[in-house]
Amino acid sequence: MAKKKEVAKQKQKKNAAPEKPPAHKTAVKDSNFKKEKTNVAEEAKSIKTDNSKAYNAESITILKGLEAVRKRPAMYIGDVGQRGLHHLVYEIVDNSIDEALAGYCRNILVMINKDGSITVEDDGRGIPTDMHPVEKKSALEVVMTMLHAGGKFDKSTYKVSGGLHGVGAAVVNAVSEWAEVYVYREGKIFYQKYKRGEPVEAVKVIGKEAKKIGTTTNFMPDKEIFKNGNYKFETLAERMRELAFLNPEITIKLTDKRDGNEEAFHYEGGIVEFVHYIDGTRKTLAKDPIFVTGEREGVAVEIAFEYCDDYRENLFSYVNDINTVEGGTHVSGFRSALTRTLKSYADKNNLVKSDKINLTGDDFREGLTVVISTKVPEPQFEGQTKTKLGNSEVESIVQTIVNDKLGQYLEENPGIARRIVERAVNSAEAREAARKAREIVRRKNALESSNLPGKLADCSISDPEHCEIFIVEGDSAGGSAKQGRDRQFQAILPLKGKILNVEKARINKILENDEIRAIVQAIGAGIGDGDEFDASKARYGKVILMADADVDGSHIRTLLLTFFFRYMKELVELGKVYIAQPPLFKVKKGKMEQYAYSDEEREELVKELKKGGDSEVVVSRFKGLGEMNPEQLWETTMDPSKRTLLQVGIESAADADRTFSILMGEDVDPRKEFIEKNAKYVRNLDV
Ligand code: 0RA
Repeated sequence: MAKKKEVAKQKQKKNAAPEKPPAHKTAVKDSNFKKEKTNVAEEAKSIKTDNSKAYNAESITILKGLEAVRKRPAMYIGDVGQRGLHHLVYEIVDNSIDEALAGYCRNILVMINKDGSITVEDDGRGIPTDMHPVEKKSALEVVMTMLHAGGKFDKSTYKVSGGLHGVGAAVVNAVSEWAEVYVYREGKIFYQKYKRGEPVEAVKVIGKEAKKIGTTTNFMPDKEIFKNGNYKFETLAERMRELAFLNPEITIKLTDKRDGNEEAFHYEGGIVEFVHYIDGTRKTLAKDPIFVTGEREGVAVEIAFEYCDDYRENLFSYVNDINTVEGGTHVSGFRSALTRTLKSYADKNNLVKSDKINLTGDDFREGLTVVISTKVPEPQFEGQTKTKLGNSEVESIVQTIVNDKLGQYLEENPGIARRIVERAVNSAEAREAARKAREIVRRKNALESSNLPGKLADCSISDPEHCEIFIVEGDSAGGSAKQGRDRQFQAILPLKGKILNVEKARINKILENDEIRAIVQAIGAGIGDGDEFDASKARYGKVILMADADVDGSHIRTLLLTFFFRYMKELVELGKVYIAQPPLFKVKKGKMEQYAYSDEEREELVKELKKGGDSEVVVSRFKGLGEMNPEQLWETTMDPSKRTLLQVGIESAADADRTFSILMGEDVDPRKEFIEKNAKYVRNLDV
């Protein structure tokens, strides 16, 4: 769920840009969103006027197609930012995956080359190169240059590319400065090269390779379309890992020629291993996930799930390897079958002792981690982002398979079955306690003269769009912030020390925590997942976390981010949560004072001032927010015309979820490992 707008950061001084933020944060200069523009109209013209070739009717159709793609690339690949750029690789890899689903391909190699181009190599049958009976040219050329071509060659039942954008190689080709394809078939090497989607010459045989078979595609994203053509290893790795979990028969190797980084993905255990991976360090109720599989009416269903010592549901669903973020009939089929089967098992075996307890679907979903992978021959995708499965028949197919197989599993594993039901009973009791806790919060609010927490210094205007709240670590920094702010639109909420780790607590405990209650009351939009939180009620358009640039501050930030991610997720998804960036150093020369936000910036400033001749340069380090007086805090960190904020975003649900459980969980080792691995993104680790 990468919801990120990549935005150029402009700073008032000609200081260096900040270091690269962590994956889930992107530097933003508020209200200064740089729109990505492409010069495609120009490009389309040059295609049209290139009359070096005689056009027949078909080539004109093809050019029209290419022109359409280059004119509105976003329509075909989603966007022309980082997301669309990486999507190009997925489109090409999806074709190889289709070949794997058909049973002919086992190894896929993805390479980020030194020049920034991408190579995708597979050991499938090779794209057919013989004459296309209708188009009267090599099938390879048809696949690479015609939109929606390829269907008639396709012999696999399920197609990955039938899903999201489903545009395939021709679109990637159209938005590439150049591309080339090598096909290894029948002991020969076939080759064709393209420029902006147009073949440079006909398909030709360039050599012999007696043993090798497969397809190799090499393409260079067009810089006229993708302003930032820089591939991220980790982004590609996430999707390759996911594909490898979903297709245990294949091995995907990802290589980055720019720095030698390399990772191979192959998981014999498929989605069972995927569930293990997602749960990472969480403690689980049984050793292995429950695995349910079956096929009916051509629909293949695989589900792996387990319960862990967590309080939320973590569900990831796929149709033909496409992540159905919005769910759909496969998900609802699973949920209803899970509740029905477990409830009837509990009833039959008399496992619920008190008649005050009524188990609901929610109780069986608490602490559940599940991966649902279905293969559907003709999927119908619906919803805002076309990631919701609509096929109604799939609901009852999944239901039947889960009812059957899970029922059988429970009979064969009575110990685990009993523990699952006990866990659900526990959840039902907690649900009742939470209801009471909410009631108390509500009643307390009603009794207080104002619904706002006592220590909140609110702003005077009330239009949320123009208001912001700073959540500030510590009373002394809170005091400076209150004096330094613009009280018209900036509210300050100081927090005492660390808030509760919500990763390890149920909702009723969370609601009892004073600091969290203050945040909830100040924001005024409720708390929880689903209907209990309503972002449209938020009293502020920006929620800005302001903590020290040291280890403690970073811990407090993580605790707060975890809270927002788990209980006010919509705010994060809407891009309303920010992290303030206080400076690290003050550089002083005579009467002049400037601030530096990183080591590099400091060095640059010092160098510049030295150039002025005077050798007396004074650098002081800010240890904490409390060291700055109100004016300094305003000038460096709070003034919208000068400050820099990091906007918090979410790259991928599965990954964010895993990251938070690693960061906030009980195990120390994985946390250490994570911090070491990501240390280069951590700006001011003051240890
Ligand atoms: C259709 C038919 C055949 C191969 C492919 C598609 C194919 C396409 C791609 C795209 C990337 N890698 C691929 N590998 C295979 C084979 C037809 C035949 O040999 O009978």
